[in-house]
Amino acid sequence: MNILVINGPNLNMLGIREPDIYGRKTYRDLEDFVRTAFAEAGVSGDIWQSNHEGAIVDKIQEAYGVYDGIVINPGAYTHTSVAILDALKAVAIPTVEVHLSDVDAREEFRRISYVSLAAKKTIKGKGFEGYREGIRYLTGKDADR
Ligand code: DHK
Repeated sequence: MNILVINGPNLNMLGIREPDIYGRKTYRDLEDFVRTAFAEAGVSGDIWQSNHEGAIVDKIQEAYGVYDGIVINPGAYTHTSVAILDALKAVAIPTVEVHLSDVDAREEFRRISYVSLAAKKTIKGKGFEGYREGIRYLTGKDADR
């Protein structure tokens, strides 16, 4: 099984941006965490980040036929991007949506997620752990699948 982890805008600023919300660990730490989670789950995978909506759409399209699952934290595009939703629907690769913070407990606009309409599962407010849970879910080993 081959899994692609996609991170959207400003996630490369982890460790610097709003540490009270996103924590003090860096994006490099997240990359290491996700690679460890791939190994634990016995899957291959890649982790990739972009600040650009169109680049994320391109990456999702390129995943077709290459990856069996996607874990995506679309950052702020979660709440705005029909284009990312449509790309996920187009490739129809099983997808888990992850948010580091509890988006429901923040500003009203963060409660809307277009990506949720294409995701099999949404994990929020669990920090890095959400990525591990998302990867495990895609392997089918997760009990609450
Ligand atoms: C990350 C962002 O960049 C925000 O725009 C989202 C999400 C929440 C997160 O919790 O990981 O609203």
